[in-house]
Amino acid sequence: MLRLLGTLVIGVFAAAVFNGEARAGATLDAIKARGELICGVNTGLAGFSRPDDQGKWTGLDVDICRAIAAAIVGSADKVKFVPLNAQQRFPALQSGEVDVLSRNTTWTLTRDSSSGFNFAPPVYYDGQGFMVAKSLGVTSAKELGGATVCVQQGTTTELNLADYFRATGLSLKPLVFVELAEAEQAFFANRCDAYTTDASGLASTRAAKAGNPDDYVILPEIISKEPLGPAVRHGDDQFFDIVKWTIYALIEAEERGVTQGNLDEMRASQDPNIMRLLGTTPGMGEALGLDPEWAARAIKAVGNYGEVFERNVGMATPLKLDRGLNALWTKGGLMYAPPIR
Ligand SMILES: N[C@@H](CCC(=O)N[C@@H](CS)C(=O)NCC(=O)O)C(=O)O
Repeated sequence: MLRLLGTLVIGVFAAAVFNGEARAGATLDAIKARGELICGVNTGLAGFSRPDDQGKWTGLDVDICRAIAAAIVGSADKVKFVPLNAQQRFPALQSGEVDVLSRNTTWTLTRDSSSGFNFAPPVYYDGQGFMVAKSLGVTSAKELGGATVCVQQGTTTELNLADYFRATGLSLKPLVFVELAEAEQAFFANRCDAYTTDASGLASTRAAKAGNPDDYVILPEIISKEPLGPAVRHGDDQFFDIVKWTIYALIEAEERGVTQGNLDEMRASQDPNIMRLLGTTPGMGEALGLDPEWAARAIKAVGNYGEVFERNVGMATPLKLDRGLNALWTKGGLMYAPPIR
């Protein structure tokens, strides 16, 4: 019996190894052993991920990593941020250089399958737009026939741009850049008539990089769906679950009215949903391979989803983005957490 069991165990192990896939639990073990999460982020997109003069990273994508680190390692400061441009991001995740990619990355079929990734729920539902100098007098993307358009390589943006112009029959001259900073510089130096990327990226670039943001307009057309969310490698379901449910915990916290500020009082709540979320009723953390306080730590570290949104990209920030599709489902948006039970 024992020998049979041994053979079975070896068989399962060999199958896992020869699959070329990570063992479930391996990522969590590695993060705990090294004492920090390694998170791939944008090289510099205000509101999403950007380092300050002291090298401290802030932004919505950054906060998602900080929440995951708080849930797993116990501290939101235990994150190493690795800046990655559009082309570098997927090899970095595939090779294991980063544990998770939290970098305005669009969830697509091929990235979610043949590229070898799994996508956690979107943390920002976006779509692609165009920005032009006001002085150009253009008010619609339909007037961009013959225009030179600055765009970054290795993005869905580049592909959608070609699709859009093919579908509308307009001609265009794409000017393609590997680095974001180069594309932005080219646009502001009038080397292109228009700049295209995710609408949130346009707002970010205009707010942070334009000499005078009021000199630029974002055109009304949104030409694609860009659900932006974190990605992990195929093969480690446990880590995938942890990343997914950390995001859901932040969304659920907003729905249940749990904030960074009131979390300690909320521990006395008798609402069974809040009790499960905060670990007053244990069981949820354990199901994920974590302790009962995992979600409470994540919420305490960064706030609920609404707080994360408002602090980084909301109406009171230079980006001035409204909640739109990113409102809770109870308020007409798409942010919806499955039951935490
Ligand atoms: N969401 C799109 C575009 C993402 C993207 O890389 N956008 C550019 C322009 S906003 C960017 O973030 N560049 C920053 C960099 O390369 O560091 C995708 O996943 O392909």
